[in-house]
Amino acid sequence: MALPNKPLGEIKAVRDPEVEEREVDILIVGGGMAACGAAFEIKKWSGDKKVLLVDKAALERSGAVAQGLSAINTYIGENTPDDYVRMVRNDLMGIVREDLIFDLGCHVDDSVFLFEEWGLPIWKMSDEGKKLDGKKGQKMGTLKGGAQPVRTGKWQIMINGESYKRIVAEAAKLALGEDNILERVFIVKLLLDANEENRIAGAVGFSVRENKIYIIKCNTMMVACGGAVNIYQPRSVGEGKGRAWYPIWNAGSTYTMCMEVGAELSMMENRFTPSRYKDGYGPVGAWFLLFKAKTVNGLGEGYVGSEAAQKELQKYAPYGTAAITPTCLRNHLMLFEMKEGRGPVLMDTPSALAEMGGKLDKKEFKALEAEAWENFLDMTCGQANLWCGTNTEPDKKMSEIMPTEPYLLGSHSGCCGLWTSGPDFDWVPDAYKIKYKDKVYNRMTTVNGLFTSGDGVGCSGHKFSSGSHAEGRIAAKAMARFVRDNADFKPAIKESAEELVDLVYKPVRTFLDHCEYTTAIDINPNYLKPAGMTYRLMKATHEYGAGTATYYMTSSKNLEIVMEMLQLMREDCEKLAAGDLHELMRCWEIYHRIWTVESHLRHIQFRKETRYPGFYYQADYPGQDDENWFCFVNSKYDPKAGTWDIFKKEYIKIIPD
Ligand code: SFD
Ligand code: AMP
Repeated sequence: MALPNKPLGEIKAVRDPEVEEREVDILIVGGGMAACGAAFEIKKWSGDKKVLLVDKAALERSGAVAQGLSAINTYIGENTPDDYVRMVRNDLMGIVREDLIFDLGCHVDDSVFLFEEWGLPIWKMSDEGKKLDGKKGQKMGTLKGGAQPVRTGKWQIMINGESYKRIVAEAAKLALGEDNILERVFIVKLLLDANEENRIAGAVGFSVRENKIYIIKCNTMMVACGGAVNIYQPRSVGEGKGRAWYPIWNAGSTYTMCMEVGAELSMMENRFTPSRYKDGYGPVGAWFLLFKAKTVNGLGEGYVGSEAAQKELQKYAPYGTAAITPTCLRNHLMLFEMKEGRGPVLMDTPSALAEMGGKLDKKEFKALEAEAWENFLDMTCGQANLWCGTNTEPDKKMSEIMPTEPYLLGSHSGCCGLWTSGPDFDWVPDAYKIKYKDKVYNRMTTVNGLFTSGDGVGCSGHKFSSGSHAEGRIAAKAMARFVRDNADFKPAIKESAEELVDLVYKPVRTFLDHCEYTTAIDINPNYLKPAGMTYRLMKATHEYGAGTATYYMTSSKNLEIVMEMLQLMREDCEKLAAGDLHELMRCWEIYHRIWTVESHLRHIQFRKETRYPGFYYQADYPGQDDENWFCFVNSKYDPKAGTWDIFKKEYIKIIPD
């Protein structure tokens, strides 16, 4: 149940919060696409088992789809799951978990059918080959019934998606029941079982609307808190502060909370550095695919087809020479132009609209022009605002495209995350199966009973919104089986309630102990505020960790320096202070971000090659080294010893070229 929106001003934090203890069979942490998929599916399979979903925000507008979306980027339709694997493999430079991707490809369309059934308008092709959106599209019937979607690329379909998240959340709420949902509760830490090694037993979090801590015991849990944003200095500063492409409230909670209890991470070196409309962060997919726009350099040249660009791509064959250039290499070409002094890179929107407009009547052209705006109004409305504010009419003026600051995620065009089990089929290699008491549980991490999905699952990008939802459903089914198989488990938490309160409310107490020492509340020799720590983290990653400051370049020495800085930041986190509940959340968010960044940079340090040019460059190890590095890189934090282990894991090809 959501508590009412807060009264005027922030809610002051008190020294001793109320404590509520709960025990459920299944705990879902997060309320985004994956969690909503799990919430929708779980009751069907778990019967009378107790389920609880906890989201730090309000389900209707939480996570990456909060503002809506204009396209569903994964719809298999007339394609095959094998082909889907080939596409993802190529885009991610060869090293992916083909079992996970194939499995997802078999189920994702079912989620898209459900979205449509729940009321999401999906564009359709008319019998005459015209594109129909909204109600007109709905008249053509449903995708499930055989109607044809409007394809932009091979995998993407267009939607009227401003209310996408609300629609998906409504179905999740109806299926789970409002009483089984806690909104505006931030989960801080996962808790291991006191009696059994490597077994999940619960989680602790706090309300951001009342001074209350929740200690929740469970038999099994899914953590799907999205990716990590605001870990690098964003391009948008000053007036534009707060703008980012991926959702700013994804703070790396998935990776940090799971790694802290010892779950194995995989491919954390991979990041997504998307090319976006400069300053407004408008996505480019619809412009490239639907409007068939081209990018040009500052001299007005179509650089992508140039001899120099083609030569550059050949260095990265077979990926660079594939029919669709991988996302990182598209960035690489853009950076190449900029570094050579031929920037900025511009999206030639006027030519694209003129070209398309030539084939349309007046009314159809108006609709096309409206879609150019709606594309942004439906998912990144700040970009449409920026166009207005800068007098940009896309049919008259080109817009700059820029590679943004890096993001960590596992569901879009990146693949970092947790190492999870694949499905229990005979074609899935044993090395890809994670067992508990001799049974394989799909999407379970290496911690028994702990599952993840969406941005949480590593090595299988290009799931997007639909795939994340479908993966949440896949994980839910496995979790339902897990609780049935382990019905006699009684979770026992090592820490007392008092110890957990001391931990979670430590920043509040630090604040209350010292706030009267100075007149300026944010300046105090005894504590530091999370905002300051955020700047510190961003400056460090920006300069040393292959941020935009260095055109995404780092080196062994730079990594050594930033590692030391992160160590100091972790020490200083002991002195974080929070005067109100919002600030308490910021404290824990920055804590989650620092750990996530550390794992990212540890992985980059370990992989002695540059696997993803355009996303990052390791100056001491330029180029790819297939002989030594055509493998996954996994890492594991040992919660007892407080040490890290980082190692190679074999890549196994399942789907032939
Ligand atoms: O245009 C805690 N995405 C796109 N997907 C598409 O299908 N089509 C598009 O058009 C896509 N594009 C796009 C996309 C995202 C964004 C932001 C933009 C444009 C501007 C990607 C998808 O949205 C993405 O793949 C999925 O949403 C990922 O799902 P999931 O479930 O892994 O993450 P989430 O939805 O962000 O949800 C996270 C949830 O966790 C909560 N949370 N709860 C409790 N405690 C904590 N500590 C928590 N930390 C986080 C959040 O509140 C949220 O509910 S385009 O660019 O290509
Ligand atoms: P984006 O808007 O960049 O997030 O991309 C949305 C979808 O379009 C994703 O599936 C991308 O992989 C795809 N995409 C974006 N740009 C291109 C491009 N130039 N060529 C092929 N696919 C693209």
